[in-house]
Amino acid sequence: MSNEKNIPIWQHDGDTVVEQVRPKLKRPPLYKVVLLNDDYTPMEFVVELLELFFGKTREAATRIMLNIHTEGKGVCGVYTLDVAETKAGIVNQFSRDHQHPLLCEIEPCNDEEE
Ligand code: TYC
Repeated sequence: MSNEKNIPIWQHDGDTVVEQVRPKLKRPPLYKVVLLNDDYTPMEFVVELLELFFGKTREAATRIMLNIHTEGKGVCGVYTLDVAETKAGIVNQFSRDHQHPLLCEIEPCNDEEE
């Protein structure tokens, strides 16, 4: 154990001296899963994909899709690196399987934006 200045606190346990060290915990870095706009992927396909892979309601999915359509890209969700990479990979494969050019990428989150 240590105080606020991280100076160890020593305890005597019989003849043994025990140093309790508080483990230093850090939150993992987070990544945005981002969908890019294109001129060919049907709007309905994007809405269904957002419902299916990102757990969005139809209303939220429609709002996100229209935001991507007008702004060029948009965030579908924020995850740890392995989850973000897996989601983006699944989305890109799903789009290819349906012959749509839709692209999904990941971007690191800035801490300030959290
Ligand atoms: N711009 C596409 C259209 O007009 C719709 C679309 C939205 C495509 C979002 C991709 O990530 C996307 N059919």
